[in-house]
Amino acid sequence: MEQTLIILKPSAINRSLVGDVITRFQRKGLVIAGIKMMQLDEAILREHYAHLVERPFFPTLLRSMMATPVIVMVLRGKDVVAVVRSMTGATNSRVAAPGTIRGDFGMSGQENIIHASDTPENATVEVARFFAPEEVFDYSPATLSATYADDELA
Ligand code: IDP
Ligand code: MG
Repeated sequence: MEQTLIILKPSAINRSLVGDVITRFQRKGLVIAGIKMMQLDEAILREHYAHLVERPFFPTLLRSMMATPVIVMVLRGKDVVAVVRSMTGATNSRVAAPGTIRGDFGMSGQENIIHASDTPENATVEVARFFAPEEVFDYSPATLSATYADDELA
């Protein structure tokens, strides 16, 4: 099944939203395939946010992403990249729809609680950026057969 990379950003850590965010993913039926805390540095952020390095806000983005350790997660599920992006909401939390993570938990464009991979191709690259292969677990939780129809699991 498909995987996606989530970062619980320093805004989630500083505002004690870790449990609330993870609970949403679990209630949705997504499987936690990997999870750990780590301190990001400039090198990994320049790689991760390569599409933004020339933007004027990049220095503040760097500082904000290094302000505390973050929690990185691999979530697994059917069409999980698109499912999680729709749960995440628009980049600017003030614009993000109510019911989304950013829409419900944030007020900032930059301090927007989580990162979520935007395409399956980028998800594969991002999972490998933050996790060693042995840190991502291939297992079937007992809930799986109640979460999907048989033909969806095939
Ligand atoms: P995304 O996180 O919704 O995929 P991206 O455009 O990939 O949005 O931007 C990555 C991150 O950079 C955003 O989540 C946000 O933290 C920050 N960012 C993006 N655009 C702006 C901006 O215009 N001002 C300040 N921060 C921004
Ligand atoms: Mg993005």
